[in-house]
Amino acid sequence: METILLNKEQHVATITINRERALNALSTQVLTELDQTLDQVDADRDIYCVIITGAGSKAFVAGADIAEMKDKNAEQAAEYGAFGNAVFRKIETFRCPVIAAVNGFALGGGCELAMSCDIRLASDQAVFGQPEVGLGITPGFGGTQRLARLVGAGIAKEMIYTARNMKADRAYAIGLVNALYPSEELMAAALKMANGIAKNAPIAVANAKRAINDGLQGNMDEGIAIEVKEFGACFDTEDQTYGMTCFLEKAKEKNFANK
Ligand code: CO8
Repeated sequence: METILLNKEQHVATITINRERALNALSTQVLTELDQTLDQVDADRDIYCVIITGAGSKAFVAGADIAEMKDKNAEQAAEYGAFGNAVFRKIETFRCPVIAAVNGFALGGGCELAMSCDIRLASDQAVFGQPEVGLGITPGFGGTQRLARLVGAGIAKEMIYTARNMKADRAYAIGLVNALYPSEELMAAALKMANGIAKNAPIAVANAKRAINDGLQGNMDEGIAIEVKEFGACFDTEDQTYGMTCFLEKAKEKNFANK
């Protein structure tokens, strides 16, 4: 792949958007290769957590590729938007957690990519924003939906209507970002969190992810019904018996089988 790097270490896959000369902007090629890489990682059942980051120290992703978008008509733009949305939805519903390690500009499609991940860790130099209305378009890769769900409608509307960039400390204050780190410590922190997640029972983590995501779509009764189903399903796994036995036997080390 030309625009995506994939690295696997133990149970963690790191996907790097690698188009540094254009600040990792999401061209059709980048989105296509990202989509294929996600399928590749999905097929590798030894991967229990994924990190997505951008190449270089300047940008996570500076948005969809403006040069490529400029001459599209309405139909072509809708098609492009639908494709980007499908890739981001694949991330959001990915079978294991996905952490965004936001190492710089996360603008437009870059902010939307980060928001499709389960958890956002960022460099204290990162910059977030939805600048689309300044380009004559709306956010088109899920920004109008996920931003309001993450930070509330008021701040989402402020960000989208003003098109102003937001520094990392405010992104942290509004809950868009889980934690900030000095740039040089970001990847180590993301790996540490990913490895910590990967140590837990993978099926239970996946069930919890589905319960949270699916539960957010409905009312509390529907959400509780989803939780009951996912919780119950854990008791069909070897990992549940093993995890509880380890606790009762005061085992020092655990090594879940993902079964
Ligand atoms: N698309 C294409 N090229 C880009 C993009 C982009 N989004 N961002 C940066 N680049 C390119 C620049 O054109 C430049 O290329 P070149 O060297 O050939 O001139 C190179 O990357 C470096 O960028 P700058 O020289 O601009 O670097 P600066 O440090 O001066 O500025 C910024 C950095 C502030 C990040 C600036 O590059 C910028 O504002 N970029 C655009 C940010 C933006 O507006 N992003 C939103 C795009 S729209 C979007 O994401 C919508 C998503 C949904 C689409 C749905 C489609 C239907």
